[in-house]
Amino acid sequence: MNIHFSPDVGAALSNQKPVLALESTIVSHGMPYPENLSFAEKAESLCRSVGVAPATIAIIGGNIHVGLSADELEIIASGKNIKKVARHEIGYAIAHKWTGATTVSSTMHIAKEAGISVFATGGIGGVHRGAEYSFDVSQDLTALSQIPMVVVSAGAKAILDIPKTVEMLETLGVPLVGFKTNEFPAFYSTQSGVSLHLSVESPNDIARLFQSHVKAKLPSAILVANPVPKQDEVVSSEIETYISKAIQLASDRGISGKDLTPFLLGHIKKVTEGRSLETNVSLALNNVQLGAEIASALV
Ligand code: PSU
Ligand code: MN
Repeated sequence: MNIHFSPDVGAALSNQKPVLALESTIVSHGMPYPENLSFAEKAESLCRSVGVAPATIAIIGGNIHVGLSADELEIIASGKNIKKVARHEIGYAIAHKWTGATTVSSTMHIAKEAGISVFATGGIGGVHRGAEYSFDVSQDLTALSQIPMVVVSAGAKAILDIPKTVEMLETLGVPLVGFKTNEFPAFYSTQSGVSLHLSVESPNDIARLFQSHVKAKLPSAILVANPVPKQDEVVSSEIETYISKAIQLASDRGISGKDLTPFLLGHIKKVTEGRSLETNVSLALNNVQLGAEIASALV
């Protein structure tokens, strides 16, 4: 795969300095402009402030970019018709010169090819509610089962069926470790009612866990579940009413497939008058912080 590296990511990789992969769908489809751009800039400067090169990944005019310039970041944040590119669409996106943002699954694939082993996102995709009828299960789960790297998330997005997502992760052989918690966090809130069997206390613990996982020749990622900071959470009893209404509205309007997650996040932001967006920014930056610490512990 032909990869365009930004100067600082290229230099960090060749000098074995820490690098953190960041996805771009959270920017293009997960948050509105201009809050998305300010989030992306904060995520990158947070990395730089602790000596980690931020590798935001996207596809620009059919070229794979690992590390974006300010102009490229602006295109992804404000551009019209930015595609949402999942892993199976990477070849098509290159062949058809798409400009698109990468999801968790495609970011993992590209990061691995680039030689990056730590990645921070917001919340992973998973098993949608009603999946027993729609069969809508995010490719993020299969990517997590096949690509060895550390993925830092605030759990699975609350719009999903969280118990089924956790079961599926187990079936797919993905170790799910709580960061200082024994409960799987639910994106907007710290609690989901689903308990975790594995937990870790420090970035160093995660680095050692990843090293032994790779040495044992296990093919999957390690999924780190890092709860949203308590002061920024929206408790699940409160957010749940908005989520079920948004899901009903999506079904009434026939919204499904890759449009579903962006619609739900956007609608919830509207009805919470922006509070869910503040929470999303907070949990994602919290993941970037931890991801940068893990990347530093691994070099
Ligand atoms: N985390 C966020 N906001 C997002 C996403 C993650 O805080 O928008 C994106 C990721 O790119 C993830 C995608 O891969 O949502 C899941 O989409 P789907 O459910 O269609 O697989
Ligand atoms: Mn889907």
